[in-house]
Amino acid sequence: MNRNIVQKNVSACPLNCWDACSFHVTVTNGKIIKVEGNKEHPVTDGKICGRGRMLAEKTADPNRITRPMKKTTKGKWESISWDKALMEISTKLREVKREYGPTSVLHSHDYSSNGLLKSVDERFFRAFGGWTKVEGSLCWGAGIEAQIRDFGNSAAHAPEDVLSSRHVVIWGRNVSRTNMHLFRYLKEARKKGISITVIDPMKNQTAKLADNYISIQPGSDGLLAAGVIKVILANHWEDSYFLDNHTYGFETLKKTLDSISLEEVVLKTGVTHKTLELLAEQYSNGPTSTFLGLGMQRYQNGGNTIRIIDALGAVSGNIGKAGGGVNYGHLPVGQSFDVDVLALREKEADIRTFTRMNQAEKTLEVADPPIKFIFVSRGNPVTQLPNSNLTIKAFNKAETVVVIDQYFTDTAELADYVLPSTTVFEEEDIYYASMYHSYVNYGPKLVNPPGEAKSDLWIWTELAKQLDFGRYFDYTIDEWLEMGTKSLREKGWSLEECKRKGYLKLPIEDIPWNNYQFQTPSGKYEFYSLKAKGEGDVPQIQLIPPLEGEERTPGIKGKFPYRLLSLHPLRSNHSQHYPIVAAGDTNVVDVSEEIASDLNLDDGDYVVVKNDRGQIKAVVRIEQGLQKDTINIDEGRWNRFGGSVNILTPSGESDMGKGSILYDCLVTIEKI
Ligand SMILES: Nc1nc2c(c(=O)[nH]1)N[C@H]1C(S)=C(S)[C@@H](COP(=O)(O)OP(=O)(O)OC[C@H]3O[C@@H](n4cnc5c(=O)[nH]c(N)nc54)[C@H](O)[C@@H]3O)O[C@H]1N2
Ligand SMILES: Nc1nc2c(c(=O)[nH]1)N[C@H]1C(S)=C(S)[C@@H](COP(=O)(O)OP(=O)(O)OC[C@H]3O[C@@H](n4cnc5c(=O)[nH]c(N)nc54)[C@H](O)[C@@H]3O)O[C@H]1N2
Ligand code: SF4
Ligand SMILES: [Mo]
Repeated sequence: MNRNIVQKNVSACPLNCWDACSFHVTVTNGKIIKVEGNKEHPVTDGKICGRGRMLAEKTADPNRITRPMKKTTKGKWESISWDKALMEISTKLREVKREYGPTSVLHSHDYSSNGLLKSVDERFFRAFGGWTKVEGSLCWGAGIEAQIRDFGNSAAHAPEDVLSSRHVVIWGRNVSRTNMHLFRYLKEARKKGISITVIDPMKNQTAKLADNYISIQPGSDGLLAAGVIKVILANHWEDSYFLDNHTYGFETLKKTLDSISLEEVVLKTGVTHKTLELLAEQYSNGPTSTFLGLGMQRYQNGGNTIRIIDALGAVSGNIGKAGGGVNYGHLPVGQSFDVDVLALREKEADIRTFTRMNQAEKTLEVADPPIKFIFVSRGNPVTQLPNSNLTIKAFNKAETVVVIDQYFTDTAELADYVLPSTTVFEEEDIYYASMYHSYVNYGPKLVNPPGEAKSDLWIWTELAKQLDFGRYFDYTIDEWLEMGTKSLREKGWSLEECKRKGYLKLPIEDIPWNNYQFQTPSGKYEFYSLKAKGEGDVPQIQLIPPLEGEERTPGIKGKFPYRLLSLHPLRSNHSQHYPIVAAGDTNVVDVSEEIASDLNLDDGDYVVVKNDRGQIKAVVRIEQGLQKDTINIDEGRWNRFGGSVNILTPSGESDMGKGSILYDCLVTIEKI
């Protein structure tokens, strides 16, 4: 008789997301049957989103790559053995290193998996002797640097602390879509009578829950925050004690504020005078917590935008207090682990750096040495990097491209070798996100991978052996995890307990800066950044308009009148879930009611959205409450599903922190 063997196990969501959920996974006869939220995990609280649940389908998907693949000279794919793939790839690596030096190899990666052991990819290239490395961030770089300048680090309040607020301001975070557990806390907050304000150019689901929705011109949030501070100061509502005792350079902020009038703020943000006053009152009658999103810092002025909103939190006395805080990233989580050791950072290597945004330009440009070999792991650059057409050109230029992935993505299509990788349920690791809460989750190996798929760790280890530096990879999983958690274990944090329970909190403050010991050079909250000064950058907060706009690029609006946002999709984590959601084969463009009326567009009409970088076809969806000259196309679509919106986005760099400027993008629309 055939008996079903049913097991319930803890596991973890590996996806790059605020929430870092803990899972309960049902395994029957060696197959993943169901993924649910772990009810015991204090933040997950038994609830997960569709992206997490779909990891069961992704794991079982027959369209996954299950064997190493090689492109033949005729451009066809054939499967090859691991032995052959590893031998050929290591031979090529050895050759290009001998002839051009190690920096002729580019490692293009992002952070699509939150596994701690994923960072051994850097160990591989250190041991190899060097490489061309990508730095900076498509995601949050400008805002992170802003918070480091202001506070000395980017740290968030514990999730439940929002219930101690009097007012909550959600500033450019698409909470209901991207951060579902904060949404849960907001619903609870609302029941307690805590007021919720949403500031966003799009009237999203979170705006619908809010008491106040403030629609704003994209890229103008710095001005809005400046206006609110001006109103606070004019009314003498500032926290003078905090300003006198715990801050540095307040006079320089006042000077910046003097450069702009409230009338200009109203004109350029589209926010009324009355609303400025409402916000000034909320911030001064706190505690008021602010939750910043990442969308609004993907503009050339993004770092300064975050700096001035931080300044609003500081002037109004909402720093270091329960129910207050300007929440953005939560870096103390990642900083708790010994990633430097896993990545072998003490080993000297020959390193050249490109930024993530300009890696395609640089690949096409550099000669000494040229990029000969591109290795891609935990990233899908052809879809996710700005200016896709340039990225495709760059990948076509390299002699050899190797991609490690679970799927034949648009990037994999351009490769010479594609190596099949495992999913979270087929490998063991611990998972964390430095974005929202302080819990780490454990994910054991629950099922065997299909075919010959292998973990990234296995692939780097085997390649290292081929290249005669296998000694750097000669550890068991337990030893790797111990290596990566050594400092934590010395502080009494227990890896065993984390494995047993499936999750464990890290020893991190629930209310950052409650002792007013800031990690800045002055030890105070800095309106005038000594770090920036030391690096030869502008120390004062500046009010800068977006790059693609009349003020900085005169004449551009005549040619490209509409601002294009490209938000994170609801049902997919970036490009990862498109192959298993019914995505269709065309992009959808959300269009404001004003644009629809100007261009005589109806729901379902087809349009071409274009600028000097490229064009894409999309079907119109009229979006009520979207700012008047603004449109949105969700990011992450593969070619076969209509093509990436990044065909249109610019590859420039933000004012600080080597961040992206993906939303600093103007386009035009033509009906077809
Ligand atoms: N469903 C889903 N969830 C995700 C992800 C995903 O791909 N899908 N990705 C995860 C990752 S990696 C990240 S980085 C986070 C990002 O999380 P979020 O920051 O919440 O998401 P974004 O899509 O970047 O955009 C956030 C919001 O910024 C608004 N916005 C755009 N421009 C401006 C502006 O100028 N001013 C203001 N005030 N608002 C503006 C947009 O309208 C949007 O509501 O989400 C994570 N969660
Ligand atoms: N236009 C526009 N572009 C954007 C954004 C935007 O808002 N607008 N957001 C940006 C942001 S915030 C981010 S974080 C980036 C994300 O950019 P990416 O991280 O590149 O995007 P993903 O689609 O999440 O994942 C990339 C690939 O990693 C693979 N993968 C998943 N897990 C593993 C693993 O364990 N090992 C290996 N080897 N591969 C794995 C997936 O199958 C997928 O093909 O995109 C950025 N791009
Ligand atoms: S994608 Fe985010 S919200 Fe969804 S299950 Fe994973 S961590 Fe949780
Ligand atoms: Mo991100």
